[in-house]
Amino acid sequence: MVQHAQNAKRRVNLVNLDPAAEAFDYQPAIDIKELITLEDVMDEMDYGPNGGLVYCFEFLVENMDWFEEQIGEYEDDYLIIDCPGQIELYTHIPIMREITHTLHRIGFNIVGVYCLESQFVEDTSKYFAGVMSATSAMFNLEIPHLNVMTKMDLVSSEQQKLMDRYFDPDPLLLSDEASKQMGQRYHDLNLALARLIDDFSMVSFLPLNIKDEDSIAYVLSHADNALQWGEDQEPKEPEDEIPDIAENDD
Ligand SMILES: Nc1nc2c(ncn2[C@@H]2O[C@H](COP(=O)(O)OP(=O)(O)OP(=O)(O)O)[C@@H](O)[C@H]2O)c(=O)[nH]1
Ligand SMILES: [Mg+2]
Repeated sequence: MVQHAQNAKRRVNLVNLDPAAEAFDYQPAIDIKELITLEDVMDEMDYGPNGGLVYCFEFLVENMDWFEEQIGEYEDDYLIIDCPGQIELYTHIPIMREITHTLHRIGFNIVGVYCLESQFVEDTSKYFAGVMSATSAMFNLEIPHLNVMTKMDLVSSEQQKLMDRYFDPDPLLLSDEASKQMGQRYHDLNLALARLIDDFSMVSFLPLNIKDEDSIAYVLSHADNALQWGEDQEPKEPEDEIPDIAENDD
């Protein structure tokens, strides 16, 4: 995304909010690890990884002035804030809400981008599980929200054809499929879920293949639209058509 922005003569800055992140392909402009690291917390407090992560974020919230000071330097910029993958941070505790409220207060527009790995979606029941966790994060955060199916470069052209049904889902087809996998007694629940997905396009997924520039542009255009971001700051429409990323197997 950073590379793509550079190619398009746009500036995008990275913010790392993952206190366990080890290596970066692009150096973040702001890094939570300068404030606290998961490794130190686990060593010093004798916590496991999950408790340690929650501790790191409680510490961040207590030191919000550090974050505000750092992020204040980028108030006119486009920031990608990489957050840890543990779902508890978005669903069980109000920490991410505090962070998004702070960003709003300072004047940032925000879009939450929920990344679900294509490799996780082996079948329709896993896809439903992904939809439900994405939805629970969306309800909890109450900010504009996008779902992205990542790592599509690892999906073969054949699998890609099968996955297309998750990008423009047909509720009846999906619920029938899920019921075949899960047993008939889940049919009504599956149908209700499939209708939810159909009724609210916000719970559908945008495919992202990082090896395909059109695919990156497609996802970025949806984020721009949710943020109402543009060179001229005029409202823009996102790109409608999902790019054909299956042909790009190189
Ligand atoms: N092929 C491919 N590999 C990727 C992509 N994104 C990340 N990876 C690799 O997948 C592995 C795991 O990275 P991520 O999925 O970013 O996960 P993480 O940041 O380690 O973990 P969490 O943030 O805690 O979820 C690393 O080896 C990455 O290099 C992608 O789009 N395509
Ligand atoms: Mg990560």
